[in-house]
Amino acid sequence: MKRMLSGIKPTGQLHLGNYIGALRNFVKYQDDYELYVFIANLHCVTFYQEPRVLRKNLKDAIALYLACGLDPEKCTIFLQSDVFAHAQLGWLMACQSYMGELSRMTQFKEKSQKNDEGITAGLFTYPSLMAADILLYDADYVPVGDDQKQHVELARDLAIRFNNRYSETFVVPEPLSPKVGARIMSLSEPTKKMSKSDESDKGCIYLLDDLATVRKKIMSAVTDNLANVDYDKENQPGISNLLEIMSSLSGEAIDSIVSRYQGKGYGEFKKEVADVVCREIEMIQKKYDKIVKSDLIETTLKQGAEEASKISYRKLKKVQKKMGVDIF
Ligand code: ATP
Ligand code: LTN
Repeated sequence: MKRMLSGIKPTGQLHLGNYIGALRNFVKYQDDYELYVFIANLHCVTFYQEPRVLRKNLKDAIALYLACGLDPEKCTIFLQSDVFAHAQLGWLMACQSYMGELSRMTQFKEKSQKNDEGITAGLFTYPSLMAADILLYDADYVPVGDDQKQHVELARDLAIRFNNRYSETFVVPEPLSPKVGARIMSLSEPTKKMSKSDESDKGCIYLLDDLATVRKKIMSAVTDNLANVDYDKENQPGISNLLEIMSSLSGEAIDSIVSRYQGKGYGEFKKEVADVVCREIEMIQKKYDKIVKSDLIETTLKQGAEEASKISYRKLKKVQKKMGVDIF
């Protein structure tokens, strides 16, 4: 069975973009792959996080993993910092990465431009740690949204570099992104991706938003004045985004939705999008409410950390031996 690994970095509440671009696909993959999913809490602290808020977001993210259908009996779910090999291989990978390649990372460039509090060294070496996350488990595939593809490419480069320098050690991973929904856009600025780091909350639907808020955000989504439901990302980015959201949640092809709405208004279309999104979110929230009251989060993380530690420790030892870091 091929191995797959992915992580989410919950510096805020998880949103519909995370769900459609990542989470929901993990659930589909757990039956066909040996799946490892983790919460990248070490990646969260490249910027200051209020400890109390971070703790709540991490816990919510695990609960949402479970609520969306990830099953700890079918896959390994863990918290990155519980598995010590990540930070350790992260350092060794930083020592394989060149300043030039890390400086070219789009996410680093964007986030360092936006932030005026000071850019940490952690933000710069973030992709080296991400490479370690992936390479520790010999993952064949890494399902991510479009924005993370460049980081997976770096993991590939580092694996190849290491294998050439020290002999065959790592599997070279491949990124995997969904055909529809790899980049859900903001509802208020449909040329930007839906993101928890959005300044305004209107463009981002959180999985834990109450349903009235979800509906309101969709009904006031920015569209255009062409008055025609069509999939045209360039001229109708708002409508195209709503079409992608609806198609990926309902399974109905975009063409089919477009033809159903010929000659009809945006209001009616948005109402159906809101119905589809609310139905999905309501289901998730019901499960979430039960999970947070149970001890499932704790038991899942304990079991996950044990399994992940075993595999990753073996790999770390192998790497250290090859590099000459280990003596015995
Ligand atoms: P944000 O911009 O909201 O901070 P992120 O990409 O930095 O998001 P994560 O929460 O770690 O942080 O993202 C988890 C996964 O969700 C990644 O695979 C990412 O590619 C995917 N993802 C994030 N935003 C979107 C989006 N708008 N559309 C599709 N996939 C997304
Ligand atoms: N960088 C990713 C989160 C992440 C990840 C990973 C994803 C950290 N390590 C390993 C896939 C594989 C993000 O910001 N979304």
